[in-house]
Amino acid sequence: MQKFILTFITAVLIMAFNQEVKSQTLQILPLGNSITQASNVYQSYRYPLWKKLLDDGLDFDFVGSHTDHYLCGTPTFPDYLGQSFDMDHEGHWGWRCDEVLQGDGSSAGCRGSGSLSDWLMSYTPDIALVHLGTNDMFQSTGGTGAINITIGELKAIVDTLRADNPNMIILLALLIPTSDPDHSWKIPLINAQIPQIAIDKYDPNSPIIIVDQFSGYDPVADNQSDGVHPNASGEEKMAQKWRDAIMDALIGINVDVDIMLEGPFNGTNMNALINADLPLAQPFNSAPWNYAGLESFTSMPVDIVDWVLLELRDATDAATAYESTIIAQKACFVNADGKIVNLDGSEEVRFPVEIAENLFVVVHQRNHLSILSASALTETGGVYSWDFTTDVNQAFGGSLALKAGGGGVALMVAGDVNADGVINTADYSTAWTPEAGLQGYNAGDLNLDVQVDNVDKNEYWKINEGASSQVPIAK
Ligand SMILES: [Ca+2]
Ligand SMILES: [Ca+2]
Ligand SMILES: [Ca+2]
Repeated sequence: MQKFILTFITAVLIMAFNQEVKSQTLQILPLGNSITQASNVYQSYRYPLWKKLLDDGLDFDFVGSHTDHYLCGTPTFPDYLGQSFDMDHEGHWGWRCDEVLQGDGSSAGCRGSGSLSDWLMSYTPDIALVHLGTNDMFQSTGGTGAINITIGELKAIVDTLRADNPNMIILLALLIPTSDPDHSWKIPLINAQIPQIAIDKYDPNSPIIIVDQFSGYDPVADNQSDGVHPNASGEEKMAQKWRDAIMDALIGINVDVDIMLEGPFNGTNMNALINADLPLAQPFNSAPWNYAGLESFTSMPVDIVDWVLLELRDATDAATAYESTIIAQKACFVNADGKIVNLDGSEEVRFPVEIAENLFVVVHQRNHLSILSASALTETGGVYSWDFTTDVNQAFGGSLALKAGGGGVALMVAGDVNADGVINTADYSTAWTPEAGLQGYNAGDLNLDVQVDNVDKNEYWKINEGASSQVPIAK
């Protein structure tokens, strides 16, 4: 059974990322500084991660240029499941990003030697776990210029990794916090910039997955007394985050969905007039969606029309795809051309799920009626695709769910200002009226032209009054 799981996971990985895995064994590179290396008395996250991946049945090999721990000597690594700990790693105590790139960090005290491009000559990772930048912050002012330099070096590290394997999965950490009062404030500043690396360096063949090692990590309780290096509980937390990210990257499906919103529809595609007013964090964290995702970033790409909440349901058929069948949600963007895209602009939205019965997709937007795919999505080339724009019958409920616009394009129906699934007088009297005259990102702005005015009321709400979402709710 275990062998089957291993083969299955590797096969999924190959399908998911068109990866040319040279062997069945996944090469995993732990790349970092002292937090990755650890000392002669503590183990690093690598040991609990190794145990978790063995528990998962993953066929893997940690790779790295050395096995040393800082100050030399080795902590105790009890065998697990009959195996000895795989000590290979690329942790280098005290090294900054530029030293990882250029190789002039100190090798004293068993810190290792060489540089990233040298190390990569002796192995080819399938997955890199990158936790770097802490020393850069400790040794800098923490000013914008210093942060920008380090972000640039992290991008160069991405380039160097990809030069070795253009299909590498790069798990890039938000740094764990420190309790050192001279430097603790710098860590959130660089963490705020790290997600943009995944956007700027987007490559469909080499995903950069941000792993939030900061949240939930206590800078005192989870660190050694130095306030910098993880203790056993910190190592455990880091290992769990890495493990979850690795398994999410290996097991999952890609979804490619197209919609068109009636409000901004211009006869061909959608106007993105509200682009500059869109919030930088996902707007579905309140009722009725109550979606807790942390999707946010620092600047809005052009051509984005609005946020949407993409939802997967696993059910026997569309009529019974109730809320109880929801298996995943993700806040995404809808582009002017109708493509639902990730925050990095990529069209295939990845979900770390497996389908037991049939896959149905729901699209929520804040003032248009939610829609459900009329049929189950099928997989082609590793992607589940659904295009709601080609025909009103693409949505469950047909012409009750979508309306035909110019050129035969099927449109999501505008007018549900209070997002309760029904377009009725409440949308006008208690939702639209208080916003009348406002400018900006408001639900009463049904045509998404930044202005809440009578055009929204008369040409969208009034015309669509009486329509309701056909997405099953009960059970
Ligand atoms: Ca190894
Ligand atoms: Ca309503
Ligand atoms: Ca408007």
